[in-house]
Amino acid sequence: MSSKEELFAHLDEHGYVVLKGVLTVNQVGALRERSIELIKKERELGAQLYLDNRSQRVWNLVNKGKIFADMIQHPSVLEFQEYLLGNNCTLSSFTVNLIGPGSPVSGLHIDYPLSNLPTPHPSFALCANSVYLLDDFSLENGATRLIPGSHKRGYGPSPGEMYDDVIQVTGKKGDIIIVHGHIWHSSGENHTDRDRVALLGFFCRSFMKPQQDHLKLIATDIIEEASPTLKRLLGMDSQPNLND
Ligand SMILES: O=C(O)CCC(=O)C(=O)O
Repeated sequence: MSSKEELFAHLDEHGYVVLKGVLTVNQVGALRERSIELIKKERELGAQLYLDNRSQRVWNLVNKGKIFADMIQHPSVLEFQEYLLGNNCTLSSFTVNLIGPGSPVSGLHIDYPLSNLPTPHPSFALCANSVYLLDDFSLENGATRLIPGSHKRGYGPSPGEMYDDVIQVTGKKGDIIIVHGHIWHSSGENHTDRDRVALLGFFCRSFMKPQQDHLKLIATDIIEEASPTLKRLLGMDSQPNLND
């Protein structure tokens, strides 16, 4: 069992850390069941498919179940995100990422909005992800690929180029992988006949424009009844001022 300091040190040095056994069996079961329900429903409605139409994302999860609104406030996730992004960090997006059977490897990248920024990127994190494993992540089913330490390079990978220092981060369902947003990473190829399901809780610094406009996308009653922490994550404490 690693100490908190060791986990922070691993994250600083390598750009990722696996938090083991964060979610209970019941939480994993309920999150996976609701995720699959949404996957099926949205597929019928013309959802966002990608990677040869074998993979799918479900966006805007805080609007799609209290279980997701609770989960994005998980103290272990917030502790590591706040360590990287400051105590006032906000949610950029919260999605299901289903990597389906036969899904090819996706291209190494750095996260939104880094690839649109001039280089060198700052040495502090602008954004970071939290991968909630709802299935075991294995070499066979497309465990997240990344290049350890690449978050320190200050620029992103060249599209289409092959790199030989890529590893895959395996783990058990219920683990959460914290991933520095500047690290070069992607999902892997799924050679199995089963889905690889994960949630991506993606955060950014409070001065940034998040990937999704939560205050417009989420139902008013959910926002009004949200805890102070969730309100902050949705951006209520970091709006531009309205002085006239
Ligand atoms: O699901 C994964 O393994 C990685 C997802 C990813 O790279 C992304 O959404 O930016």
